[in-house]
Amino acid sequence: MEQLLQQIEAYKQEILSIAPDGAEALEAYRIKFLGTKGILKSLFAGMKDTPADQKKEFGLLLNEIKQLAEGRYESWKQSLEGSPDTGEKIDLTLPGDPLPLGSRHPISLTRDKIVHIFGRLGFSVAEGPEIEDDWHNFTALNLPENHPARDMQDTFYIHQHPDWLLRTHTSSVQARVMEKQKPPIRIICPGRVYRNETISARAHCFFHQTEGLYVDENVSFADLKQTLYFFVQEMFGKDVKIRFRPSYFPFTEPSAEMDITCLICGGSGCNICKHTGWVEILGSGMVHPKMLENFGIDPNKYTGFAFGMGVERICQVKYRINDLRLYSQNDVRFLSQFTAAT
Ligand code: 2NL
Repeated sequence: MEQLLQQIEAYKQEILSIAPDGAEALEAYRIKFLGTKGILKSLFAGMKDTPADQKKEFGLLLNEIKQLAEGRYESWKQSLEGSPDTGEKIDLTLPGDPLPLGSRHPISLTRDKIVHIFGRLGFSVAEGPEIEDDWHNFTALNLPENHPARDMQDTFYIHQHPDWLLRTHTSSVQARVMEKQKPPIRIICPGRVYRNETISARAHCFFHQTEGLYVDENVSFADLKQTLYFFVQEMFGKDVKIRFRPSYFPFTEPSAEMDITCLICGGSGCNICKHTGWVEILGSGMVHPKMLENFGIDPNKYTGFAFGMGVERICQVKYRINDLRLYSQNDVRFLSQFTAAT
């Protein structure tokens, strides 16, 4: 009996020390210990020869080694075969779950498209500060001390500094460029501007402009017209017509506002164009000679044209957005509709 117990202990150690490294070794292990002619079977067969008073102890010992041998077998089998087969087949050709990507803001898309179109005509981007001084935002641009645009009602002033304000247009950037650079100047200035307006569907306290400036010898109104005509055709399509209406801006003379044929009704009249067939998209003009003088540019030698447009307005006409507040509410249902400014 003592010998038998030693034998069982030796099998136990053997089971614990074996680590089958493949299906064949595992099968050999199974046959040796668990098979119909295996070690466990013969040990259990020996039960009948065991004296009655030792049967219980012997039986417990055999069950212990049986559980050990079977447990080891199952876990080796699983680690060799991978996870247990649930009957579910994995289709490795299925595409993966798409990563949810954000979309670009319609104002950014529209601004980039405007900048790109003028870029192709040789305009380079100029940027400047959103907190400006009075000189660059007003005085240099021919807006006199008593001009209504300077009113506290319209402009955000910085309390801590009597000379500082939030720029009301991006013309201040052009002023900064003309201060430093002499002609030829050909720049496009995109940026955020601020006005003290009550927020509604048609007005907001901040919005975006893109202004352009071209100063060189022999720049004419015909150049202005052709440049803006090219822009409109690239932005809105080849069928769009343009129309100029005389207007007034303190920094240009003569000045003109430009309309395009209404894209919604094609010019026949609808409520978007107030039944005129035309929608206004920008203001423009020949740079006022006094402005050139302000920056030490000789108006007898150089002329220039300039224009300014609201990015929200261009975006509105292109995508038919009827409420300015949508641009700053960050509603994903609105924002996710814009993929490319085509
Ligand atoms: C509009 C009209 C305009 C300009 C902006 C400009 C700037 C300089 C010199 C001359 Cl430094 N002009 N800018 C000229 C005409 C019109 O903007 O409706 N903007 C939204």
